[in-house]
Amino acid sequence: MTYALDGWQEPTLAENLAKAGVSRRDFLKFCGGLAAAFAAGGAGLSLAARAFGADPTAAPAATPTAEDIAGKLGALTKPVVVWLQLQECTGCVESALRSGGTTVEDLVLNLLSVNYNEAIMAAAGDAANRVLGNANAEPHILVVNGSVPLKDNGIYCAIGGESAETVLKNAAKNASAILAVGACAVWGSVQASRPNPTGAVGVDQIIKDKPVVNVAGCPPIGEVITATIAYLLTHDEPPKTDAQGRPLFAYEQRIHDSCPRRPHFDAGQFVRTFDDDGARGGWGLFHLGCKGPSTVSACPVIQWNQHTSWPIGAGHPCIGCTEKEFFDRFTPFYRELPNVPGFGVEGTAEKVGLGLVAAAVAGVGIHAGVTALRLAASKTTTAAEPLAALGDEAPASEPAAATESESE
Ligand code: FSX
Repeated sequence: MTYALDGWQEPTLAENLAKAGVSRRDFLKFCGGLAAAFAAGGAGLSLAARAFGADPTAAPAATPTAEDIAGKLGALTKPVVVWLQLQECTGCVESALRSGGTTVEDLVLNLLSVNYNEAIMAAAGDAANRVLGNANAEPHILVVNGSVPLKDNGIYCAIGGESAETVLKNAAKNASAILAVGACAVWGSVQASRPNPTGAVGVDQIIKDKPVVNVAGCPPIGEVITATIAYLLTHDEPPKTDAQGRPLFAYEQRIHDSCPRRPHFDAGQFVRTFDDDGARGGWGLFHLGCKGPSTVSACPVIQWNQHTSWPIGAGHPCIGCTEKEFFDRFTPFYRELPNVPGFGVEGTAEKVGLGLVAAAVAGVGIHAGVTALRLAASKTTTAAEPLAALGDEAPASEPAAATESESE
């Protein structure tokens, strides 16, 4: 269903959604999905997904309910968002913009007052700087894409003559909530990989006096970005996070544990080259370097581009982009775990993966929830989808015997 959206015309979000043709039932469906996601925890991914496709009030018995979230979201009066783009590739905002299109999430994003975002705003030059100054002066949500270069007085990324560090600090002063969106903003990503020529760091290395929610991924899933913003708009405190600052409602479950190729993994059936029979049969990608056993993300459930597909679904191994320092730790990407730098050679996929995940959540209370999965129930994941032509890359190491089924 598409909606006619013509900007913020009415006082509240609920009134604007109604004017745009969004029914109360559709809005409740969206909110029910959020409630299920926030309440169900990583193990509730599929539960939350089913909630979107079935009963819109089917959130688990926990607070807040779909009605609670609808009430809070609906009563919003044009929340102001400052969205900075620092040292990055623009993939994150592209991902966010593509999270909807025909969905209520899209409307909610559009109805936020994103006063400042370099990629999509019309203003430029002095006018843009004035907009940023005005938005910074009032309470706002701060979303940051991109890393902050600290070397050489930050000359590698400057906006309006100010270093990215100064721009970030100014924008954080009146921020009621801060989201670091994307691997670059979370820890520096590719720019921070050795030898890190610009001295790139993540947002939480600069902002120490306020909590920073790390929405990891390169880029993150658009629906996860939307859901995290929705969480902040409907709760009085940030979501529970793991030790890397990632909200547990979206980053609690390993890709490996909800991967549609998992039965093949457990049966010892593996793709050995990108064009073999196993590849056509949707078998496990472990020997091609898949980092799914050591990566937490909702990718298998939410997927990408409105649930069209996702890397593993398209036949490509996960590169682990939601994990800290993945570029240094997980390359060469086509070499299997644990035979990549930084891992002991004795570990199996399970031991390595579980060890990493355990380290990430150590000392952190487990919180419920997953993410906005509105579309997840509308399409069955197809492990054996036609595989993209991926060239002739072979795994960097000789495939080992298929003994991983011993795990678990
Ligand atoms: Fe980084 Fe985002 Fe990767 Fe790109 O803003 S997380 S390079 S997708 O665009 O920051």
